[in-house]
This record gives sequence, C-alpha cells and structure tokens, in this order.
Amino acid sequence: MNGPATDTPASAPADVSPEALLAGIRAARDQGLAAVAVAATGDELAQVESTLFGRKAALGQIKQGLGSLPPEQRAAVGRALNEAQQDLRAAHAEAADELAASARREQLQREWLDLTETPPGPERGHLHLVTQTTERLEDVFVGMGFTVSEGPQAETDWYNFEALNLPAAHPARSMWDTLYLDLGERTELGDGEGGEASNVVLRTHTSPVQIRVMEVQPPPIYTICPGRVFRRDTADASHMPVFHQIEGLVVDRGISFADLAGTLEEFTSAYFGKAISSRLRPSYFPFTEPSAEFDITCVICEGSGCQTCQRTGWIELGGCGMVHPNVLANCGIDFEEWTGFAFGFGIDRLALMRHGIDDLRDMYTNDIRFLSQF
Ligand code: FA5
Repeated sequence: MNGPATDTPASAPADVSPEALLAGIRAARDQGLAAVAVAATGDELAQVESTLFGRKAALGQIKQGLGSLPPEQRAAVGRALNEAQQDLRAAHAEAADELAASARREQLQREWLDLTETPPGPERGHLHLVTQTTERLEDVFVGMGFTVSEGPQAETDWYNFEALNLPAAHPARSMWDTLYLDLGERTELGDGEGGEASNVVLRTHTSPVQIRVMEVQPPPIYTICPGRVFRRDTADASHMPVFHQIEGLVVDRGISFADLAGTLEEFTSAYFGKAISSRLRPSYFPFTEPSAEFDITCVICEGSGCQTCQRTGWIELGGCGMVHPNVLANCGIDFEEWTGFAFGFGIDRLALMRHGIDDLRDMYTNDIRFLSQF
C-alpha cells in the first residue's frame, strides 16, 4: 500500500504576494487532504497529523508570512488560511474515526466466540465430585429405608447449639469456631424459641437439622440430613471453611448402640465395598451419650497401614452416639419411650478418601483438568 502523501510537504511560497499566498494555501490544503485520504492505519494518520499541524506544517509557515502583507490584504488571506486549516482538521478527525471503527471491527472479528457452541461429547460438564458423592450417599441410605431432610444454612443459636445440649457457657462450644451473622434490623430468623437475631450463625454442623426434624415429626424417625456447613477453619489439605456433612438420625422404640454399630457397618460395606469395614471408638459429643468416633478401614491400603492412615489401618470418618435424653426432651419427645442414635461425617473428606485425593483444596479451585477426572 502507498504511504501517506506527505513526503514533500507544500512549502511556503517565496513570493509573498496575496495571490501567491492563496495559491500556496490551496496547494497545502489539497496535498494535506490527499495525505489524509491515503493514510491506511492509525500510525500513518498520526504521522500525517504532525506534518499537517506540527511546527513545520506548510500552512503554519504561510501564516508566518501574513505579517508582511499590508493590513487590507491580510484579512482575505487569513480567512482562506483558517478555512483550509478547518478543512484539514475535519478531514483528519473523520479519518481518525473511520480508522478506529475499522480497527474495532477487525478486533471483534478476530476475537469472536460462539458462546452457543458446545464442546464435543467427553468434555461436557458433569456434576461436581461433592455433589456426586452426596447423591451416592443419599442413594445408599434411601436404599436402607432412610428419608432425606434439609434445613437452613443460617441457624439460630438455639438449633445450632442449645437444643443440642450445648448451653451458652458449655465448654464444648469451643469445638466449633463459629461465624455469626450480623442481621441489622432483620429479626425474622431470630423470632420465638429460636433466640435473638444477633445469635444467628452459619451452621457449624448438620446436627441442627435433627432438631428441626424431631420438632415436627413424631417418631419413628429414620432420616439423613446432607448439607453445607461453615466453620472458622483455615483451608488446608484436610480442612475447608465451607464444607459438607451428612447427618443420620434414628428415633424409635428399643433402639440400642448395637443398631448404631450395625447401621454404620452396613452403610460402610454398601458404599465402599466388602473389603472396608467400620469400628467405633469412645468419644464425646454433648448431644449424644454415649458418644463414639466412627472409623473405617483405610481405603488406600485396605487396612495394612500406609502414610494416609498413619500406619494404623483406619481412617476417622465422623462422630456418632445415642441421642442424649436432653435433646429428645428439647424436641418434646418422651425419652422413656423412645431412644435413638445419630451420626455425622464430612462428605468432602469422604470423597477425598474414596478417590485417593491428596488435598481437599483441589476440589474447590475449579481446575477443569482436575474435576474432569471424576
Ligand atoms: C460434628 O460436627 C458432629 N455434629 C457430628 C455428630 C453428629 C456427632 C451426630 C454425633 C452425632 P465433627 O466436628 O467431628 O462432628 O465433624 C464431623 C466431620 O466433619 C469430621 O469427622 C470431618 O470429616 C468433617 N470436618 C470437620 N471439620 C472440617 C473441615 N474444616 N473441612 C472439612 N471437613 C471437616
């Protein structure tokens, strides 16, 4: 493409008669318009601009010669000079607009994306590993006769702690570093038995759903409560501040610790296969008595001992125990007639173990290369 026609700018005429100056102005204007017309890029136009309006511009030099004209001739030449300059400025501005618009059109063409395009077969999206795990757990428990219950993620102090036999001064509250919500003027969550609005927390476990179920459903109760929970934990390989738990609750006549152990064993082999079994270790939870930790055979080494299970052959999955009589009483259930058990474990850690994932955080960085493996 030809470069801009500015290589030989019109120069100021040596003759400074009005006629000569007017002729010089016309020549400079025509040459300038031609240069603007052939500038094909923003850079070329910028070059033309400095030639037309810079210090050495032809019209500028002619202007300097105006002073030597007699005053009565100066006005006409000056007017012609201004008009020529205005013509050049207008042509330059129009060319600049056109070049910018065409650069934008080219950029859009280059960067055009078809957002309706779907990637071919195997790259299609699928459920997140944690959702898949939750759905599988639900299937296993529903197959064992459990229903599925849900509760709110923002809970009052009553549901998250007090009804679960954790009164305000109970030292066990320190087991869950809690995130409290500032609701300002809103009080609807804090009304009634649920406590004050300022005592609304992001639930620290799924156990409050037990209370909500027992409040409205008379026994017998066989239910599981999966859901998202929140703690003031710093993210590391085995902790997240937002994670998922699944709670199990059974309340019926004559329920014993043996039923709890049998249910957890049944679940373990249904979910992990026959090679994996469960065991209970004495522990403490304020809402169950007696309480236990629920371990399963290490899924990595199948019990022979490895780094993941710290050579014990077992991995801790969650907590469990017989529902404390105070908890049954808080929900209006006669603990002389009914007994029950409850358990709760972390879904994210369960998925981690089942798939031999090293670091819990990998599940939440949303790297498609990681997620597409599951
Ligand atoms: C509880 O939350 C009890 N509500 C469980 C329970 C229910 C006991 C019913 C008795 C009866 P714990 O704080 O241990 O217990 O948490 C249970 C499980 O949640 C842990 O075993 C672990 O698998 C998981 N978990 C706890 N903190 C985190 C975290 N920060 N990130 C991921 N998983 C976690």
